Amino acid sequence: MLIKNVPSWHLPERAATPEAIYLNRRSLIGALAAGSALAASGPFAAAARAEDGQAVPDPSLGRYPATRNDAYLLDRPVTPKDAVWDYNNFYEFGTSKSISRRAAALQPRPWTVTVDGLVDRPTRFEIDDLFAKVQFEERLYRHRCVEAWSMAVPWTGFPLKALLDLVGPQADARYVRFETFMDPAVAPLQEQPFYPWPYVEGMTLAEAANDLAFLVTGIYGQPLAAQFGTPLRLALPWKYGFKSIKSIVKVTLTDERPVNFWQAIGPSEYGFWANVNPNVDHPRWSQASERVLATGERVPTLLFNGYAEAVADLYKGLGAEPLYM
Ligand SMILES: Nc1nc2c(c(=O)[nH]1)N[C@H]1C(S)=C(S)[C@@H](COP(=O)(O)O)O[C@H]1N2
Ligand SMILES: [Mo]
Repeated sequence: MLIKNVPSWHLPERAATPEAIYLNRRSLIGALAAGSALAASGPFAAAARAEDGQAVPDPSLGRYPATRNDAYLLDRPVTPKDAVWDYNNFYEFGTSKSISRRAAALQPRPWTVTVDGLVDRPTRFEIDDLFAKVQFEERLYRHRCVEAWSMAVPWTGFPLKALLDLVGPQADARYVRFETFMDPAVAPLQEQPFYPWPYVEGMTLAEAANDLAFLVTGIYGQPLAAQFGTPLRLALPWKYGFKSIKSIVKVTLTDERPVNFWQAIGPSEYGFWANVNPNVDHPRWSQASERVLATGERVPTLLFNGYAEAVADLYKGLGAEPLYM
C-alpha cells in the first residue's frame, strides 16, 4: 500500500471527525453559507469582472433557466441549494469544503477551451462561441463523492457528445483527457509542489459518448458559481465525484489512457475507472452507504450510483480492469 503517499486529509469526514462535532460544524457552515448564497444569486452571480473590478453580466445569462430534460429523474429529493453552496471539493482553492469565497477569485470570462489531439477539427473555442453552438438543458443528477457523501442537483449544460461531434474524433482516438486551468495567482494551492497540477481527468471515448456524460455550465438554474467549476465542468454521475473535473480549459483525444490527478497521488486508492460500487470498499473505508447532504441521512449506495441501466454495457468484457476504484 502506498498509503503514505496519500494525504491524510483525504478521508471520509466521518473518519476524520466525530460525527457530533462534524454536525455542529455543518450547521455553522450552513448559517454562513446562507448569507453568501444570497449575495451570489443576483443577476451578476457568475459574472466576470471588468478591469476596474465592476461586475459585467454573463453573456449566457439569457439561456437560464434551461428546459428540464425529463429523461433524467431522481429517486430522492433535490438537495437544497444552501446545503451545497459552500460545501465543495476544489483543491485548487484549499483542502476544506468551505472554499466558495476563495474560489470567487476565478473569473469565468475571458475563457477558452482548446480541443485537440486525434480529432478532424482541432479548435480553440471562446467559451461563448462554444455555448452558442449547443443546446442547453437541465438534468437532475445524483452525485456520489468517493468520500461517501452525496447530493442530488439540477445541472444545466449539454451532452459531452455534442462537443465531440463539433471536433470529429478520429478512428484511432480511444480516450478523452480533460485539464483544469493552471493559475497559481488565482488558485493558491497550485503553488504546492506535492500535487500534480493541473488537475487532470480522463475516460474512454465510449464513456464520453454515453448520453449521461454531461458538460455542465450551470446549477440551480443559473450559471455555475465559481466553486462548482465555472464556466465549464463535467458531471459523470455513475462515477465517483473526482471524475467530474471542474473549470476545464483543455480536452484532448488520445490513444493513451490518461493518468488522472488522484491516481497520480494515490494509485492504490484512486483509479482510472472509479465507477461507483457499494460492494468494493475504498482501502480505508466502506463504500456501502453514503451520507446525504442537508439531511445527514445515511442511505445505501447503488451500483453505478443507480445508473447501471444506462452504463453497465460500457464495461462488458472489461472484468479484469479495476473498474470500481
Ligand atoms: N479541478 C478540480 N475538479 C474537481 C475537484 C478538484 O479538486 N479540482 N474535486 C472533485 C471532487 S473530489 C468532487 S466530489 C467534485 C465536487 O463537486 P462539487 O464541489 O460541485 O460538489 O468535483 C470534482 N472535480
Ligand atoms: Mo469527491
